[in-house]
This record gives sequence, C-alpha cells and structure tokens, in this order.
Amino acid sequence: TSAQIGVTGLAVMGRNLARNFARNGYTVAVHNRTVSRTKALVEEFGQEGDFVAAETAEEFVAALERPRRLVVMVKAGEPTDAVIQEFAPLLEPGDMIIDGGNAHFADTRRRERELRERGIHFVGAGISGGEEGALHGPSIMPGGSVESHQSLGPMLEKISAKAADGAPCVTHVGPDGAGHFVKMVHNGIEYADMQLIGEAYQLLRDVAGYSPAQIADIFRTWNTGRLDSYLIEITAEVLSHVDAATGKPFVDVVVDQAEQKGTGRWTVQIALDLGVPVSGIAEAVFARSLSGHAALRAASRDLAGPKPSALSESEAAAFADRVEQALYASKIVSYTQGFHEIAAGSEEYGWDIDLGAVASIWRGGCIIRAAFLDRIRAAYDARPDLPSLLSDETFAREIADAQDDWREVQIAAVRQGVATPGFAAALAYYDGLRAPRLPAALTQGQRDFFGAHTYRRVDRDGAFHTLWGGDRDEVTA
Ligand code: NBP
Repeated sequence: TSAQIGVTGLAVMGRNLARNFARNGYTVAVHNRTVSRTKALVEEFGQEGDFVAAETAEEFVAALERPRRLVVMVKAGEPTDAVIQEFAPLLEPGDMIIDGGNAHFADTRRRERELRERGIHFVGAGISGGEEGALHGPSIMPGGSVESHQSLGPMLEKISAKAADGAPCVTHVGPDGAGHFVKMVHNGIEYADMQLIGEAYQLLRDVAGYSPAQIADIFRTWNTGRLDSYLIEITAEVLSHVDAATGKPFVDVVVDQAEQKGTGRWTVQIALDLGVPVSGIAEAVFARSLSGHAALRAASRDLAGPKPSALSESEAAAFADRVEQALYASKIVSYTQGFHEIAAGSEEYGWDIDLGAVASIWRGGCIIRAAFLDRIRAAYDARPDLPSLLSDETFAREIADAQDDWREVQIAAVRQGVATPGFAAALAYYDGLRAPRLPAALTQGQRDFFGAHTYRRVDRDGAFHTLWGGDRDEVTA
C-alpha cells in the first residue's frame, strides 16, 4: 500500500491529525521517534481508517506515494530541525515536508530556503484548534510554494474545519514563513481576547459584585450576540464549574499565575521590530508575566488602593451592559492591531497576504473563532486596501456607539482600583489614533534639544534643527 500522506510525531496533535486524515479516507503512514506511540495509535484507532505503521524513517518514506507529503508534528525548535535532517536525505525533488508545529516564522523561512535548494518543498503550516481541532477540523494556515499548495490544498481542505457557510478554514497564506507568521499573530490575538475577557470577568466580580455562576450566565447571554465566540462560550463553562473537592467555584481554587509558551511574546517582539503598535497584545503578555511574579505580588499586597464598594442590583445590571460594550470595543481594537501586524509582515517579506482570506479561515476550527470574523472578512472584501479595521464604516460606527460606556467602565476600573491594562491600552490606542495633535511634537523637540536629532515642520519641507545652546535660531539640517 502507498500512503497519500504521512505523519511523524504522534503526541496529541500528530495522533489526532493522522486520525483526521484517515477518517477522511486517506491512507496515512504514521511514524514516531518512540515506536510505542506508533503502535498505540494503530492499536487504539486502527479501525478508524487505513494506517501504515512505520518503525523506521526509511520504512516511513518508502510507504509514501510520490511526490511525498510528510507532515511533521513534533515539538517546535530543535526537534523540528532534527526531524528534517533525518528525513531530507531520504526524499526526492518535488517531495513536501509540512511542519504543523508552532515554529517561529524566521525558522520556517530558513528551513524553506535550505530545502528549496535541494528541490524539496517546505510548508510551514500554522494549525489552530488544539487537540480537538486536530481531530475534528482545525483552522490551517499553510505557507510555502504555490506548487506545494496545489498538491496539498485539497487534502487540507478536507480535514479542516468548515465555517458556518461551509467554506473550508484553510487558505494558502503566502510563500515561505507566511503561514507561521499568521499563526503567530493568531495566537497574539488569542492572548488579547483572553485578557480582555479576564478583565471583564474581574470587573463584574469586583465592581458589580457578581458571583462566578452569575458571571457565567452573563457570558452566556453575551454569547448569543455580537460577542458570539468559542472563547466566550468556554469562559461560561469554566466560570460555572464547581470544584468537586471543596464545593467552591473552580476559578477560586486555581492558582492565579498564567503560563505561556511563547507565541504571544513573539507577536510582540516582531511587532516591535516592524514598528507596529500592538499595545493590547503586549499588555496581555505582560499581564500574564505580572501574574507569575508571586513573590513580587506578595510583597506588594499592602500597597494602598481604593476600598471597593459594591453596586446596587440595578446598577450592577447596567454596569454589566457597559462592560459588554467595553469588551466589544476593545476586541475591535486588538483585531485592528493584529491585522496591522499581518499587513506589515506581508509588506516586509513580500507575502501579499489577503487579509480577508485570513479572517475567513479563522471563522472555524481555531481558538479565536467568532461570528465577528465574518464582519472582518466583509470589511476587507469590500475594501482590500483598508488602512485599518477602524477605517471600516461599520466598525467605526460600533465603536462610536460603544465609546461612552467604554470610557465609563474604564473610569470605574480606575476609581475602584481594578487593573484593566487591556481595556486601557485599547482605549488609549483609539484616542491616540483619533487625536488631531499628539505630544510626539514635543518628543521631537526634546530629541532635537538633547541630541540634535532634527525635526520636520508642519509648514515647510525639510529637516530642521534649533540651536538650543546658543541663540535658538533655526537652521536647515
Ligand atoms: P509536543 O510538542 O509535546 O511534542 C512531542 C512530540 O515531539 C513527540 O512525538 C516526540 O517524540 C517528538 N520529538 C521530540 Br519532543 N523531540 C524529537 C526529536 N529530536 N526527534 C523526533 N521527534 C521528537 O507535541 P504536541 O503537543 O502534539 O504538539 C506538536 C506540535 O504542534 C508542537 O509544535 C506544538 O507547538 C504544536 N501545536 C500544539 C497544539 C496543542 O494544543 N497541543 C496546538 C497547535 C499546535 P517522542 O514520542 O519520541 O518523545
């Protein structure tokens, strides 16, 4: 038998992806460094489809039809390079290696270049949706050559999630590292979404005085409206869950220190390199980092702050409505920032990424899937050169409608001493963009004063310098 696709790396993701291919009628060669995982897969799930278990790399490669399609689902970083080094010598020109791990796009660019010299297509494919997504249909963001996508695309479409309108959640994002870049920003937006939801929860708890169970109900209601999304849905599930051992709300027995694997941090690092203000995503990464500083937090517990005062029942209900507005407006801003970063990456690396198509493939399968993405797609479809999501009429109008409540929520947070870095960053971004004049003019003056860095004038072209230490005459630089 010859397999149409092979999967090496059979931990949770690889195993479920292999099963997904098999359930869709493909013959799947499976391989793992530790052979027991391969055997376990075939023993447990062999009846789901056609698997070819391979113990060695040679057997694995020999099991694949040509051109070979070899999916690598190992731990990102050195293990990926190790696997490539093991398999590349066994492959022939035209074969494809698909890296479905969470690789850094710069690594993907390097690997693609090296393998291209040997005639092998290297496809860095972002895969989102966790282990459930891998099994039932993930959102897939493949990069690499057009040629490889012609061969691979139909298979990926088959195993991918489908959006509500039936469209497969996969598109050829662009050459070399484009897919992994977009997956990175997806994860950054995911961090921001989670942080904003967390802040909404904290406000409903501390300012409105609601219990986790009541807040779960509020999130369920929100999930029937414009905030309809996977993350809001699971938030309600987590908040209504009661710890069996103590009878307390589950959220109260979990240590409040958030962990991270790095893709959110990369999103911010790359944004800094590209000069894109992703302040909401950055605050989300910093908020996780702050939460983890246990000793620092313990040492700071006695710092002064306002005394919280709970709202009356009717005030609380009105406040919850305002929080929904604040959450929605802040969410628009974090997607605006994330799409700006994708546009900037596309420009920097010549990827020609279709932003509407990216929004489209995030509508199903992935962690940030949401009704909202349909609207983002519509905005980019209507105007592919949209300078910013905030330039879209519909989003601009929604923010205009939300802004009074958004500001009120921020005022309440500040007054009551509840940290809302995500809401605050989003609002500051919005007001910064709107401002007719920014204090950046003053910054330029300071820079010119201490470092003769020069400035431009509003009324004349050219670069200028003021002789600050002397007669303060202005000279042309
Ligand atoms: P892990 O990231 O835990 O990786 C375990 C796999 O890597 C095992 O198959 C292991 O083989 C293999 N491996 C390692 Br570690 N070092 C190796 C080496 N030097 N040579 C060959 N194989 C090696 O698995 P995962 O959680 O299934 O994730 C796989 C990829 O998918 C990662 O890049 C991850 O970031 C990405 N991803 C994960 C999720 C998720 O929800 N978990 C979602 C989206 C993307 P062994 O069995 O012999 O140790």
